[in-house]
Amino acid sequence: MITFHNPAHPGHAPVYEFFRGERVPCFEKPARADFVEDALRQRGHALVAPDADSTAALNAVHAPRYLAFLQTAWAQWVALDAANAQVQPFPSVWPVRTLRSDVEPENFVARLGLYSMDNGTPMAAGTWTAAKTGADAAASAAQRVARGARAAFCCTRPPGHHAGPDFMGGYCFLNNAAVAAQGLRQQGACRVAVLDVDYHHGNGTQSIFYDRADVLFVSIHGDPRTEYPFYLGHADETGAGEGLGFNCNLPLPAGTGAQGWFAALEAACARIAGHAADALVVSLGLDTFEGDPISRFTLASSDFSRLGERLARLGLPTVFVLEGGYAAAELGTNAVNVLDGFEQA
Ligand code: SP5
Ligand code: ZN
Repeated sequence: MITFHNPAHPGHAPVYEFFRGERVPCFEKPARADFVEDALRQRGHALVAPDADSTAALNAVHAPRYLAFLQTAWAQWVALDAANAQVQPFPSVWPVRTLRSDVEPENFVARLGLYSMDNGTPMAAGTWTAAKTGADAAASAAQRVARGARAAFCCTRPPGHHAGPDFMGGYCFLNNAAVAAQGLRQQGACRVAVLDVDYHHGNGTQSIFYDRADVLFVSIHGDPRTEYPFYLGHADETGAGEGLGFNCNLPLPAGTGAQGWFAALEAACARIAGHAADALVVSLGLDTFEGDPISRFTLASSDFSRLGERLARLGLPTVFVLEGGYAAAELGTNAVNVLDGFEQA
């Protein structure tokens, strides 16, 4: 499968994140993409650099002031103190509920909180360039499919599906799947479906398209009553306004295995078939794997081949976008199992 990789991903290499008050090494690390690229090459897939600009799609799915902040955030952080070049910024205050988010504070950490949903999305010097080049890879995959390819894969990190219209979160900065869906719309697809199979609910993608009927969002994920991102992803979230009926959440209990997961996939596929979409975007998280260190479903590597086969039977031009998956050494096998299952079906 034609794969657009992200040559700038190694520049996004924060060192630590917080877990229960301690600093722990980042789960979302450069080696993840390296393992996927290695598996792709070993199994005969061509890797090419992005050849499309995501700017138009980014401007359609993210707020201008958020994009402006993200692009200059690291320079602003280092401008506070040159020593900050060796320090990771973290938000420490957020405009929850009765607080105002319409006025941008001048204080850098206050703006970082305004544009973050958690303190679990560390930045580094190369974060903007990595995220923007990854969005370009998503736009490139969408362009290739819009021009007639059966499928294309966007192999990128940082991931994207937790990034909302105007905030980062869950290791995500720019919503690559939303860029792909929007790119398909801008290049002639009248209706697009997004299927998110990451362990964590794709709150950002849901929110970006929540009031739109042209992009159906369907997600299978750990029940937010116990699993991140906690505050979105329930079954009663069905869309709003014109988008009512075009959002479908299928939460499953932590501990769910292949039998329960594939039953949910059948429901998801039935809903997608009913949308009469012109194209499909798959938010391909592999953190449903039994060996994932931060997630609690128990899919085996062979189950990812079965996933690819089932998606092929939808018969839609398909853009795959890499999301989560933190068992880094197995991530390449699991991702390419999906792609090969799709192509061999
Ligand atoms: C794209 C994606 O998969 N983002 C996931 C973000 C999850 N953030 C919360 C991480 C919580 C880490 N918990 C560690 C448990 C270790 N036993
Ligand atoms: Zn995830």
